[in-house]
Amino acid sequence: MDWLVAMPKVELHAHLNGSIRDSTLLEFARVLGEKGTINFSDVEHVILKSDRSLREVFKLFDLIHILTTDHKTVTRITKEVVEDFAAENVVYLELRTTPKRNDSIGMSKHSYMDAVIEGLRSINTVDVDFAPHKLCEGSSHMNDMSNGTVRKKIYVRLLLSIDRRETTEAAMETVKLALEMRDLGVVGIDLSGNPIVGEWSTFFPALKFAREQGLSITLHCGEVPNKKEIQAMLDFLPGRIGHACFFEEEEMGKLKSSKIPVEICLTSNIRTASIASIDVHHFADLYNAKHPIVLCTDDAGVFSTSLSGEYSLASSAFDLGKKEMFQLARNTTELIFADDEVKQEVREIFESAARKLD
Ligand code: 6MZ
Repeated sequence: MDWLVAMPKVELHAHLNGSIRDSTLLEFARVLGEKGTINFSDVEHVILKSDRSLREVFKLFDLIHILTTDHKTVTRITKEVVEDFAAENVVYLELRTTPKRNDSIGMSKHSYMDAVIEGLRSINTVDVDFAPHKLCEGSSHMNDMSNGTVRKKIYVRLLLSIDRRETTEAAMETVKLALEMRDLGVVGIDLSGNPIVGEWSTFFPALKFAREQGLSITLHCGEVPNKKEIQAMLDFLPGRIGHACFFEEEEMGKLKSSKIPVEICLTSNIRTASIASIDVHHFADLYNAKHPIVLCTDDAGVFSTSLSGEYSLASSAFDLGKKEMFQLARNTTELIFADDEVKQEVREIFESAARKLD
């Protein structure tokens, strides 16, 4: 596992509120428990439970959002989540989050995102490159030597998520916010949320508009059986899709011929029972077909995993050695949504790591 931690990695499917440390969630719950807002012992049990159905996962997210939705907390979790990924040598992270509005505490989707940006700015343990170069304060070169030690650097770009519970208008508001925040590192839009809620036709106008305006799109696709929606999503030709669990032969064929890259979240799929067991996971089929894929955590906090853990699981379950795993990680560079300049810099990180590997 050590070499998988040490290896540079790219994370493209991580939900901010799903990636919070358990210790931080428990701390928030304790504070709200003391205030009498929640019953701490009930919540503690829910946070520490490890096996959850997909339905329970979404109930947990409702609880997490009660614990986290204020500006100071959003700033803190953003900082911690990025630090955690950097600590395991994620060199490029596309972090996604659903901008939230909460009138009772004066939170707008915009101020929620300002709190996220504040979190990125507040990180001082690693160098964070989060915005197009000319605007990014505090960014310095890779392997900056300070005090004789190599300082880590992580590129962070943001995806704004549309929650499937939202209306077309709310989805459009998120897209417009993403367009306004392009200079702050927002590169695209994600469609996520409880897959049994909402209709593709509700989100389609906002997603189409986003793409016309030059934003990249990734869709949660096939997390539950829904042939009609899967077909419509594939026809849309998004930049990437997440999961692709309930694809029948016809959809799998269409996916492969369209070459739409797939974000694979092994632990998430197994824990939520979207896939019965690792040995029947579609990773193997897509990997053998040389289809573009990227291993991701989905919700490192909720599923108690890490990106190194996902690589380790794939390596043991599919019998892939060091060279294959490195190549898998390296190939993901081509799937990132950031501009060519960043892509080139990430390629160079892998090139330099490859020289050390030989
Ligand atoms: C679909 C998911 C998800 O946006 O509040 N989310 N949507 N499938 C999944 N697989 C398990 N995991 C997380 O992060 C939490 C939100 O991300 C989406 C859900 O909408 C969840 O409420 P943010 O930062």
